[in-house]
Amino acid sequence: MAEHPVLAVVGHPNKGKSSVVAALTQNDQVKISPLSGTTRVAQRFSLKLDNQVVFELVDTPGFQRAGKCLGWLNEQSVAADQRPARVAEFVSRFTGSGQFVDEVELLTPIIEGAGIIYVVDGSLPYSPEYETEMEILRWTGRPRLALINPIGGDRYVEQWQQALNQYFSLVRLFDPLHATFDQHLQLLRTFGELEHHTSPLFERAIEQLERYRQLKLQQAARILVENLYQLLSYQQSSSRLEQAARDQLEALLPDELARFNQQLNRLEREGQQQLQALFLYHQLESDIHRLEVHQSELMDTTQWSLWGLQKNQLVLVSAGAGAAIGLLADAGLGGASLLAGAIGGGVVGGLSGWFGLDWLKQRLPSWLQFSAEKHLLGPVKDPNFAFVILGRALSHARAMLARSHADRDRLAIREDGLNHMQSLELKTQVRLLKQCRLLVRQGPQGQAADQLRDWLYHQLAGG
Ligand SMILES: Nc1nc2c(ncn2[C@@H]2O[C@H](COP(=O)(O)OP(=O)(O)OP(=O)(O)O)[C@@H](O)[C@H]2O)c(=O)[nH]1
Ligand SMILES: [Mg+2]
Repeated sequence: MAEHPVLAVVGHPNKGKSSVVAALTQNDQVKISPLSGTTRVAQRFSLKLDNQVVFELVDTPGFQRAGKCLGWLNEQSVAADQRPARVAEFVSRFTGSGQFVDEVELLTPIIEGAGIIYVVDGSLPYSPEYETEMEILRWTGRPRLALINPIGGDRYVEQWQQALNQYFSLVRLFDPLHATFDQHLQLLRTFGELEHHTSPLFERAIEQLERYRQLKLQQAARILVENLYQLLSYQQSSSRLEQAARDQLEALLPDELARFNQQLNRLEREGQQQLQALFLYHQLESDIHRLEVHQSELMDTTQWSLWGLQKNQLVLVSAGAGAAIGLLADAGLGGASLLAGAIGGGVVGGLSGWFGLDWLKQRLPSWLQFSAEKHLLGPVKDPNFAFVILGRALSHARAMLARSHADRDRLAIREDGLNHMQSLELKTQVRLLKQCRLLVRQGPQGQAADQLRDWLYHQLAGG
């Protein structure tokens, strides 16, 4: 027998078996689709920690001919103690025969010693057709756990519970698409109850997972601060700017800005990809609007609100800024610069609709540090740019952390996450702005970086 526990995930086709495997082994490469019969052959997936396999789950095709299979098993009278041997006989009789292909695939790991996880859909009513499947599983004599997956809601969960209790020693509700980290741990603990000797293995796995999670959140905070530093301090040199006369600079700005934006987006995406790799997401596409520091391409205000700033909130920030003038002086920011800051950065395009493009153009170069002497564009001066970046990074990180490895949709970034920065206390906002300014000055090894990392870690760990 293997040193680590092996559990076969079985059931009717299309009930979320592969989703359970993907979620629990944190593997986004497990094949999942709305089409019934997606999994055709049994395949093992393991969860590895510290380079050691903690447990293996076998993804299997669904039962296709359970009735006929049970019929074959019952063709001769079999005493209860002989039933597991009879199932083994079935498997060896039909392996490679072209008959009962799915049943052979799913029963093989079980007769080789795997425990059983039987997956059903709690949103559809129980019906006796499942009894043949459960009966076959009972014949194997292996330890059995049933999972009710509320695919389309939990309407029939109780009904299922009544039926499943008769065939399975343990019955649990588990939603592989939405289960929290704690629910994952709880389920692993239940796996440990299935067979007495595996309980310490799963308990150790739970401790390791908790420790790993903390370490990873700390690494994530480090990646976020590094990325924040890169974006806030990003400067672009340009030979065209170098050669241009001072009065030609304005005309060159749109092109230069486009290139600047491209680079900002590339940097931001790189940070997101590092984070995704850290949390084992290999094929994650996200729906996040492009980050834009733009002069003339208009962004409408609905998009603009996605950057985490809304018209009424802007007014609030500037009014609040006046009230908190002491704090602002402390942060080294004048009230005026915060106000200017509040209407710059990622929202320039949107604001041009309100204030007129000319008004905007006149002020744009003062928001971007635009130095003819050094032939550089950037870094972005607007203090709110830091908020925009932080808000976007946190929204992405949180959406990713809450995401199941069984989810095959694009990563949707929720708007309220992006508004999160604006919902912070003014005191916190000002402190963060100050730390961001210091971050640019001190670099990612400085004290401000440590403080920002701490804050980000708590934001991520707190959900
Ligand atoms: N909304 C929702 N959808 C789910 C859940 N679990 C699975 N699904 C969806 O149900 C479909 C089937 O999921 P799979 O995990 O491929 O199911 P399976 O049992 O492995 O299917 P076969 O391999 O075809 O037997 C996929 O579209 C999943 O995204 C759930 O908890 N909630
Ligand atoms: Mg499958």
